[in-house]
Amino acid sequence: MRDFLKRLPKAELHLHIEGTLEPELMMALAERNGVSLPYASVEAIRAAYDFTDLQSFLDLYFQGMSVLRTAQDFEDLAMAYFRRAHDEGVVHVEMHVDPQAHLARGVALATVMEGLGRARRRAERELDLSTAMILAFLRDRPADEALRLLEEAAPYWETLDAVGLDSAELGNPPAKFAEAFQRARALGLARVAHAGEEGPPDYILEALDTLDVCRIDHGVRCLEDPTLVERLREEAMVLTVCPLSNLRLQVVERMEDHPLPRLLEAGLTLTLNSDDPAYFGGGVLDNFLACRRAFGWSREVFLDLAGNAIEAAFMPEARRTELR
Ligand code: ES4
Ligand code: ZN
Repeated sequence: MRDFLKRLPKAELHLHIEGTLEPELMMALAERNGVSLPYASVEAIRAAYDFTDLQSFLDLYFQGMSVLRTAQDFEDLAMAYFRRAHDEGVVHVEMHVDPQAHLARGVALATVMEGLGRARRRAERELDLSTAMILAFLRDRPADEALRLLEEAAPYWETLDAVGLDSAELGNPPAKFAEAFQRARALGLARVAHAGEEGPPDYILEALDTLDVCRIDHGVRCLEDPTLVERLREEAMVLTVCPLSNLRLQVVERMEDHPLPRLLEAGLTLTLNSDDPAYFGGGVLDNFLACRRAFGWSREVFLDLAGNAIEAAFMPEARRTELR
């Protein structure tokens, strides 16, 4: 089964590129850039990854990315991840990027975008790995900041596929970003939003109604609202589910308790993703394997889920045909 799952061509639709920063690279970049970290070793970094909720993770996630200073750092970060993903049988990666987190520490948007852009071109050439980029708005920051970021990103609009909405969900409902998402839509960009990870099903509904999203990131709490489930099923709305993330952030207590089997039973269109692989215990393949262990799914189920991701990916039709 492991061999089958590894060979299965997988598209990753929910990934934060800053969440691919492995402790080894974090230490190396801290050294290279003279950034001090509150850890003495790679082991100490790993030992700190004991999360109780989304916020406890976000605190370390924002601290970890402080070592990223130059375009070369962003290129190295993304290239290292693309290589690992390629080794797991991933053929397409859509990465969220959090520019506001970098701008806030004095790292220019150009630095981030040039570095990631170089890595994307190399991935295509060296690994035959296609990529997409999702400009994410930090939902715990003001809405006008998101709008300004989108305008500042004008030189990179051509390289963007979508806008997204991430960071602390509770208390930051989607509607706050309606204007920024409307502008993104006018620019021809697709739209995704984290909703129903820690937040209530109402946030999923709000993302559909006020942000006109093409996919919901996480969405696992939709089961608390049967009317919403019915709507998601009818619209064949894609949920990008991240099982190991949900486990590590204590959205679920045990993998066996994860709502995935019930979401599947409800007829929803699901994909399996890694979210922040360096922090949550593995990449896409590990997420597939965790589901196999917990739910005993057959090859057919995994074929379906991997197929859903290819169909829902932001990629040219010619590439989709190639991967089908
Ligand atoms: C995130 Cl797991 C998760 N949820 C919301 N925002 C995020 N940013 C990075 N990982
Ligand atoms: Zn996420």
